[in-house]
Amino acid sequence: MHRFVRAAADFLKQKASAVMHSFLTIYVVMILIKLVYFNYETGLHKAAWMQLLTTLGSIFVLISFAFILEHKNARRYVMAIDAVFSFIIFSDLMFYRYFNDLISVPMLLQAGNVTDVGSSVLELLHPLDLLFIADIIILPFLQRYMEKVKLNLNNLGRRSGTKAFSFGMSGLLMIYIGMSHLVASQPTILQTFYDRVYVAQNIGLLNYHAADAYRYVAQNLEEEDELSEHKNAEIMDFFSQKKKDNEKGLLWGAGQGKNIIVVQVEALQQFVINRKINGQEITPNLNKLISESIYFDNYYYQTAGGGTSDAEFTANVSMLPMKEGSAYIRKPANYYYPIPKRLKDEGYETIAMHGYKPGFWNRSVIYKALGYDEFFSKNSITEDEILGMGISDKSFLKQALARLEQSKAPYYAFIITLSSHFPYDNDKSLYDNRLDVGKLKDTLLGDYLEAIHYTDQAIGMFIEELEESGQLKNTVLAVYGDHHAISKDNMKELAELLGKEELNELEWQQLQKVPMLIHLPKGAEAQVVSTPGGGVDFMPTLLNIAGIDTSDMVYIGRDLLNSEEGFVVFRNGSFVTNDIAYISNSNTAYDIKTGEVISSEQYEVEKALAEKYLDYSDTIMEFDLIDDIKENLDKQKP
Ligand code: GP9
Ligand code: MN
Repeated sequence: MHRFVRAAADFLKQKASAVMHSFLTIYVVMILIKLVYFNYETGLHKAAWMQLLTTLGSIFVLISFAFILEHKNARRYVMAIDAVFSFIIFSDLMFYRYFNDLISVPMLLQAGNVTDVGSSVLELLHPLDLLFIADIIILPFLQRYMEKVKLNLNNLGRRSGTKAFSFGMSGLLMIYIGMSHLVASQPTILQTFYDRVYVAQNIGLLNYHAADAYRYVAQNLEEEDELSEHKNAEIMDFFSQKKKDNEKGLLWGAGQGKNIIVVQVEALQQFVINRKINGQEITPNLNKLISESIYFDNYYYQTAGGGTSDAEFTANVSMLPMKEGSAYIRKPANYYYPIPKRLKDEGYETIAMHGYKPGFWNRSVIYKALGYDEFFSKNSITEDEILGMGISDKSFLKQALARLEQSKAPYYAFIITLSSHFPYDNDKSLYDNRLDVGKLKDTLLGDYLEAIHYTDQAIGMFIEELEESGQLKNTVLAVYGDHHAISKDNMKELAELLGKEELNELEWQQLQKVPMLIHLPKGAEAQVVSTPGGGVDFMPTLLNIAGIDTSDMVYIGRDLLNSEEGFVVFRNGSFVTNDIAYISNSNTAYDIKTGEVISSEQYEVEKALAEKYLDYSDTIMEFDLIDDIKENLDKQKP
């Protein structure tokens, strides 16, 4: 027995020393050390085990080729891998220290980003970063020395296809496990890539880069249909015609030259407005603001797979969201002429404000294309109070105001809140003056009402400060909800809150509204506008108030203050007019007032028009047409 143990120990020792003596192992360990260093420097180490597994997996896959190469070439190959990886990790580190974001292909291709980081490298460097080149310099010397003293570091064994195969396969398996784990926790993340940092946290930096590059190449290789002359002309014509009803009308220029602040509120749905629970108003501050503003009470969100980013996109760009994923992520390289860029051309300072990771929804990339001078993000704030997903709305709005005080008028500030984000289970000890939701306590709907009540308070404080500092009377302040808060899973609770047994298809559809209000300088002109509208109508409506000429702007929406007829098209083909609501899922249309089903001949025209809107918006996005259409509109200017 004793002898057996000793033999086994000897065997293990021998194997271990073979491994230890292998330069291959040294390089693998070095790459891992660099990655771990990177992770700790950037705080990316959260899903540590999965990340280590997948990272090791990717190294195994690449290293496996070394086993089928000649010794000398194998060594060169492994050294090259180390050098390339070191360069990648080092660049990511510099980039992260600068942008608080990971490198992605579109980001690399965007002018300015690389040089910005490059010119600041010296300030970004820490002494420990020497680690990145230490092995590249020292190891070849060490190796030569070892060879001299007859210690063989090249212990790769004989060239072996089997070894290569088993290394490669086990590497792939490790990556597979990590990927499955990621997809199980966030099912759509690999298609939409909405949170790059989260992807890297789970599958490791190297796999993240591989996935990002793959996505980029795949998207660019996508078979592009040719855009026919005919279709192109049709679209040009559509927008030329559309311009003709763009007369300067009601409230034109009511906010001319004033600061514009837009607050896009996370998951603010309309049903909470002017509603009480247990005798208490859910959103007292918004209710008060609404009573002093132009209130659009028939306003729907038009978002799709891009969530918050679609809400920003529909409002500022006035195009419909994309069929799949988010335009922010899929089309950052298109030309846009949205609200911020238009206002920038008029001399406004433009600033986007959102206290979260700058790379989320690809904002760090697309904001430049949309014409924002600055992105006031998580990088710019002090995270002194965390509520749910990140900085609390109260702290964030306070910091945003402090930043805006440094801006010269006029400015355009686009602010996005965060605290009322799904699943609304925030730390309630941070709520002062908690809403009593009675028996809804600890349900999803109850949590939502409490969260939105908190956000309402934050907005109340924000308005109060604007008022006290005298800024409110020089500001056009718009507030709207980004998208739904309560999904069909919680329909029953919602029905109960609304005092109904259940909600039919039409009622549910009519609940997909968000409040939208525009508060004019000096609070003039309070009124309710009930023309049906949605996200894409924001741009023309706001710019009319701001007195900005939109005659060469390309937008799907309409100015709700100057349109008798509204037309709201949803991504799935549903639509709403002044009288009709068509629901594509069931292919049924209703008379909104009576709730009666109407026959298909009665809405043929509108249905075709809705399809046309979607088709035109998609074609514009696919073929990057905004510039061409704009040029065409410019030509027609008198
Ligand atoms: C995060 C926030 C959330 O930055 O905008 O986006 P959502 O999950 O609502 O689409
Ligand atoms: Mn959102």
